[in-house]
Amino acid sequence: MTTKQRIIQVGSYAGSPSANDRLAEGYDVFELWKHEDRKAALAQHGKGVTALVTSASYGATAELMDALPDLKAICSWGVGYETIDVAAAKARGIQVSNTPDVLTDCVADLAWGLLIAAARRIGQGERFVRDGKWGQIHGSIPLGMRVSGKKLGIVGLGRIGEAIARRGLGFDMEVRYHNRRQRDDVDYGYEATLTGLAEWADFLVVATVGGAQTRHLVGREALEALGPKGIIVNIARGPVIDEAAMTEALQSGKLGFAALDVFEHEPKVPEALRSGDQTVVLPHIGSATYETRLAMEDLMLANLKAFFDTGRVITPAE
Ligand code: 8YV
Repeated sequence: MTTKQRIIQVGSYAGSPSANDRLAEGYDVFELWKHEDRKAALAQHGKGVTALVTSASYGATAELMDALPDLKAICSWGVGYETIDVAAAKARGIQVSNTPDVLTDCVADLAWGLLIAAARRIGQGERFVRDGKWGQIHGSIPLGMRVSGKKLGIVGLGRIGEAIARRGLGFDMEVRYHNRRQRDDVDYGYEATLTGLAEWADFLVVATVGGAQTRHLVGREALEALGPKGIIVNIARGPVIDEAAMTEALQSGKLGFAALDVFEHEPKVPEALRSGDQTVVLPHIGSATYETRLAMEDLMLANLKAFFDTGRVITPAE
């Protein structure tokens, strides 16, 4: 009988079909989230543990790494890892892996769902029917906005941004993007400034990475440049948009609509964004399909296995 490798699991993978079970089957899992006194639990059980699994929700701080003197690998479930201190990991010789690519299509699909829902007032129309108002009162909901043929601006043309852009071509849209640097491997138009992109675009989709370097990247100026008819979509990370500035712009009519899967302090969603018909709000479900969540756990487990078998993870972060 081979003994199972000991790993630490920071939080429960409630949103994944079988990650918790598969981890428990293959490994001797120390479930950190079940311990109120994390510090004491780590001091007692952390020694000798070389691998840890986490996600963007649970993260991994330098302090956590310090409590695990033998840690060599952090395998995260999900593509974003802004809550994992990668610099601290590097400095300690700890590898970090994430799960890129497998969720690209589903997140891009959801961005389009949000965009169409906002432009065509799908949520508002649904509420109208569900509330029994159709036929009860004169008229219907206000007219929506045509989607096909419009100008699509992408903030952050990475893997997910590109998948969103590609779908835009199917809607006969002109696509431009803003990145820190222009890419020489794509034909989409480049806007050197975010405000320039927002001024040009009818619809602005935020698809950039999260973390300190993009916090409040989209602020009042860009939102007002997008304008009273503009729609902003965010499937990236809440803090990329200055939420207070966005709320103000919506309330003052300087911004048309916001369609959001992520929020600055999720799961807290400000009342101003939850009410009214200028927003579409979802509970961070970009990757939340059965197929994609299974693929994410497959890749996280593959990284973990590769680390134990070969000493190297397969998809290192950065
Ligand atoms: C997850 C995500 O739901 O992959 C990501 O970065 O945002 C989502 O797929 C999230 O990581 C949960 O923590």
